Amino acid sequence: MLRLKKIKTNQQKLVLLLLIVLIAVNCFGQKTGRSVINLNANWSFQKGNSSSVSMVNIPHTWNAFDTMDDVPGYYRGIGIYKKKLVLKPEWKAKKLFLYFEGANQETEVYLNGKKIGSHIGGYTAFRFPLENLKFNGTDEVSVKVDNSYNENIAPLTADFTFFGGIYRSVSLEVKEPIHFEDNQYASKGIYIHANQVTKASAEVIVNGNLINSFANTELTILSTLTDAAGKKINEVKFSTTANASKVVAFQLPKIQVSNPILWSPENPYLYQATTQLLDKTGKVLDEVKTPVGLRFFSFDVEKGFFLNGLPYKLIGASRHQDFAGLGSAVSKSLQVKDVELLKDMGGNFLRIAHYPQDQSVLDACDSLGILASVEIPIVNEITETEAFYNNCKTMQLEMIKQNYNHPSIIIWAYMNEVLLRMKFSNEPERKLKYLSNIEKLAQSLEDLTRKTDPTRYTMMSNHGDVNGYIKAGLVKIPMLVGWNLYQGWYGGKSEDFGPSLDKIHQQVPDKPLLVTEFGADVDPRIHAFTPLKFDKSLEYGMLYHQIYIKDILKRPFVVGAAVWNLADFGSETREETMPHVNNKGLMTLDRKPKNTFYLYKAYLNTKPFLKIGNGNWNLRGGVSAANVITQNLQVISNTDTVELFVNGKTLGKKKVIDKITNWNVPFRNGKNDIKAVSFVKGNRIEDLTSITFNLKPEIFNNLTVPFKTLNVLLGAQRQFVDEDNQEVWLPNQIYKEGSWGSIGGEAFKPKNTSRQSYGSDKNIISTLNDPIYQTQLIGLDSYQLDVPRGKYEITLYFAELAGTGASTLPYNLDSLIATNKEIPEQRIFDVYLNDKQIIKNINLAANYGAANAVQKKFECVVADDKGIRLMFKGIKGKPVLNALQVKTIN
Ligand code: GCB
Repeated sequence: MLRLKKIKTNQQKLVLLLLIVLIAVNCFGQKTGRSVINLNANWSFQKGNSSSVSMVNIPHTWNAFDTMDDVPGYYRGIGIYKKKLVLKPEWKAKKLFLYFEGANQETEVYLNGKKIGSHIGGYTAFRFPLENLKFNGTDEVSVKVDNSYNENIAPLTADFTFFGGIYRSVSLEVKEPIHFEDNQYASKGIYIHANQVTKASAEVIVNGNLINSFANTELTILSTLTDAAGKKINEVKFSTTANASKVVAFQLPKIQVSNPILWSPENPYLYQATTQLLDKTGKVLDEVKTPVGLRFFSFDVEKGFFLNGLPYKLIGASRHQDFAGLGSAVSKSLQVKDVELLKDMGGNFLRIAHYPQDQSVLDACDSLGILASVEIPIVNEITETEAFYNNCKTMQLEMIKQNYNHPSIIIWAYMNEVLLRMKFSNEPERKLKYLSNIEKLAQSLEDLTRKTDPTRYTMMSNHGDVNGYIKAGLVKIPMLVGWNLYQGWYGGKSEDFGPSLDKIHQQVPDKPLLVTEFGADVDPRIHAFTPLKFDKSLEYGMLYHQIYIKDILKRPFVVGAAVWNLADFGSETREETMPHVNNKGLMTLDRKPKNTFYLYKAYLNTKPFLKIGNGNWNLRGGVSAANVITQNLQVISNTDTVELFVNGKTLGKKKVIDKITNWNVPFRNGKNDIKAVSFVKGNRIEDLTSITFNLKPEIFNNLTVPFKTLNVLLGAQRQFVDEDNQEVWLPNQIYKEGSWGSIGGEAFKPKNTSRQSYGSDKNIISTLNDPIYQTQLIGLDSYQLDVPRGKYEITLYFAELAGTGASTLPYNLDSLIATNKEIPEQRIFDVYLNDKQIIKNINLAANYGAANAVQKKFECVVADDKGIRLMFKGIKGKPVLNALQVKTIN
């Protein structure tokens, strides 16, 4: 103090300040012992043998775009990443590591041209020590990643895209020669779990490993538990003499907590354990901070799931990790957003499927109170080799050890629908052998999991072939059984779901039952007033989920349920209305909620909720002879009554039934303002939206709205909204005098498929608006539009659908589907417009190839009262028309 007073000059003050900063930095540096440097920026990247090198940032995948194009397949091969390391001289005395959070799927890492390690599997982390570094700015890391098919690495086949690349973060870890380490499974080296948790007390157990690459020395391990406010609760320590070059496993004395605040979805309270490695002098050599959630849980076959002694229905969704335009190379903040959206929906359960995901996802589950299950990617089938088995076991160990500390995890799982792609179906003996090999693998993974982590439950997810799984001996192995059920989608009707749950419960009375998947594809661009299975309409999806959620909620023995899927996801082999995307998400690929999301939100939220269910349907169309048209609009809410206002006028109040009110809304052409209002305990909540309506004339001689464009889908009962062009495509009608429509013909029906209600499920080449081409009228005689005199532009849309009936998805839950061997039909026909031949001898398959989008545009002047007449004349086979657009030309 006295001395300080003597410091007078500015220079002296500056020196003192610098000194304080230096001491602080030094203390801080020493405090944790380790530093982690993010290495994501600026890697050079080269794909395969290509000579072109580009600069990329990690997360990166080389498949973000080729998985979405019209060329079947995507690049599955090698990619090489390189980066020079910037190393500080003071790190010469430290231990350096490269830590990869995930690269798909086989990785070899080289330092200065020398291989330093390799890793198998695309969804778990790995770490390699960096030795013999030069520290002169030339040290270079090069990483060879390969996402080729490898029969020894799971997944072999699955309904999702296997994006290649270093798609999760990479970092450089700088540690003291003595540090916490689990030098096998890339964990943090510290394992923490809570034991004997009750409302009155709990114990926190800290286990771990350390490595001493120095000399024999005395060490202390100190673990301090603090509460969420940072207040110390308790600490424990353990001292040992560690020999040089030895890994030392340790277990600290239990940390006692009295009157713990328990972790739950409502209050995801996290304590923190700071575990330090100290040398003789008390210097911190290493430090690991771990969030700790104190909770206890159990499953009961009849009563369901209990957390902290209270019953909970586990309900939520499964999640894939990719995002629109990014493939799997998704930032941590977008991943966290998914968990936030699930929480916002009211979900308390996330099935992290079909593989372990980014740490940020589980961190978010911990902090938001989402219970989670995590699984390794054994999907559909196995390979009966030692190598496949060993890789699976390593993945299971990596998954458990890397994620062990997350309080949100309650389930480890390891197989999904392993009987779906049954190998050796025609060789009974061989098939039995295959089944017994699956059983062996399942049993060994089960044993490994229980031994490695006895604090959690185990699970396997099966498809609906319940007897098959029982017979194969698979149902008795895990502690919980998940069933992926799709009644009303891949087969049967949605109403079959409830009874099938009851049946499974009878067949498997001793295993708690989870519905680990259920869902229906919703392409948010498609709408239907007579929804049909597989029409991909939002309306069918709503009907499906309305039935499912009620059936799940009313059965206590259904311990949990996860919608397949939280969001749409990439599945390159899928074609259908949105090729390469599985549309079963409650949100789109870029996370826009669909109505189905709001349905769950209404069911699962206790906070008053009200949402006009236009979903993304802000542009509608319809046909009317008047200047208004009445169409259904749903309002989704968990309140008792809803009042709806349309363009300022009330439509009255309605009682909410099963979270929905249905309204016959009189839409006028153009903009319509809609408002829904509810009162909850005197408080008013409301939702507003505006819907643009494209009203189309039913009759032309007395136009009530101006006629500019008419877009018609033939052979369809659905609407398609093309938002980019602000066009609504309406289903066709049969011609009536004064109006418009087709004469003759019947809707295309795919052959060899029981699942597709109508339309083709093939990718239509050269368009993003596949639904315009996926339905068709076959054998039509003519198309008549009784339009007034004037000038018109007519566009005919064609695609040959025959021979394209059933897709050959490697993933298909409908066992009845036969592989399609149809040859594209060689139909030849002519088209006449008002008696003038406009198309001669068109052969869609021969001229353009099957499933190729063809547009033919014509102009015509209507100078009489006969309107527009299109005549179709078959030369060979039947003529077809997929869609039609008529525009007025001024
Ligand atoms: C399943 C699979 C899942 C698929 C889903 C579907 O049963 O487990 O990977 O994506 O069905 O949408 O077909």
